[in-house]
Amino acid sequence: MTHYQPLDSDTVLDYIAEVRPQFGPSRSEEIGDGNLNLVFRVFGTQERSIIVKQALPYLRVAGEGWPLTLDRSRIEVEALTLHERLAPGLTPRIERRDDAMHLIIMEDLRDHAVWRTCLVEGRHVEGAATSVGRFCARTLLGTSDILMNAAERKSLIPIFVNPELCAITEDLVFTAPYIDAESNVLDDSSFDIHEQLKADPLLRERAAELKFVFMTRGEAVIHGDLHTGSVMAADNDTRVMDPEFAFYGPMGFDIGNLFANFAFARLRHQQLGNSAFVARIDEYEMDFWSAFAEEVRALWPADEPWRDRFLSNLLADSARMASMEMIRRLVGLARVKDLESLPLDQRSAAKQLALDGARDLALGRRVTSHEDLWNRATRREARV
Ligand code: SR1
Ligand code: MG
Repeated sequence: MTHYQPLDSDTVLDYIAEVRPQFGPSRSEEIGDGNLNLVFRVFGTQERSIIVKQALPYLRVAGEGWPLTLDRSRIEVEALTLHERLAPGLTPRIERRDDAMHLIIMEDLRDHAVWRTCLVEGRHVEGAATSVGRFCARTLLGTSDILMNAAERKSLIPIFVNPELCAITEDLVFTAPYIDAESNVLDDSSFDIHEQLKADPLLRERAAELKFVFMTRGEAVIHGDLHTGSVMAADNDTRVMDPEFAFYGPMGFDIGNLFANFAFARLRHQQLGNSAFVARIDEYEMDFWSAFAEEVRALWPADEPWRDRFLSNLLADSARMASMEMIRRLVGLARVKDLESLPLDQRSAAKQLALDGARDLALGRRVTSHEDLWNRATRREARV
């Protein structure tokens, strides 16, 4: 197929038969549960399977009324390739790219689960938090002027110009939660939260300021949507996927997203009274940041005298960005199962705690440590 056409579970078999006849495609299922794309699992001979991920010319969750660039598939391939180079073994393997069809054929991580699903179900996965911490250090430092040759870094900037997907984030994360935006999705657990947001000029001012940071501070090729649903996890085998939002942006956006999504998992299990899993999530947060900081220290060039300052500034940025991710998931179009699958009373209570934590991170004093960030994000008692 030389011209773009969206596939379905029949035509994807024809497509694979054409481009990989030896695979023997026999059956397929559409398994996409994300907001943007089509995702097919295609089965071949000998129990083999592959994933075909194809961009649609619109935002899947919103429908054809919200057009969206097909170029996101190219960005995703470019980012996955770069990530594999910088953090080998921590991304899904690409088997083929097809720029005309705006699709990627990838290995099927059938033995893995979406990490968010594991967190929601209270299922421990060994090594995930540590691996994601290392992934962040290697990809963020590795595409920044701290480690990457200046000419190469500059040559990457045009490859990762991603205006339409950035505009989604600029709108959904930094703008819509604070106004009566059409994209907001409100229910009994969030009407009051939204009223509080609209009545909070300081928070709105901070969001506008952070939006400017997001739009202008091109520190590294960031993943751009690094929540726990962008991680496939199996014990001791973690893969970071879906980097279609990648662009040269502020590192704290990726790190903050992870802190925020760990906080959602914790708030969920705190509401459910699962203290053992709450303690696990505290470990994840600690493992994530420790692995990140340790890897940064190991990679940091000996002739750059500001390593500790870098980490402390990044943590402060991450806290502010975490607050934006926490808030948008309470009232926005894209919400999180960690909270949404709670019964109404617990959902409302968790959302109020999330808002209080986020407000503290957004407007309170600069964080002094990752523990300080975590304590304030989750409203838990200070640890000794
Ligand atoms: C409507 S698109 C909404 C969200 O889905 C993606 O996963 C990003 O998080 C984006 O903000
Ligand atoms: Mg995604």
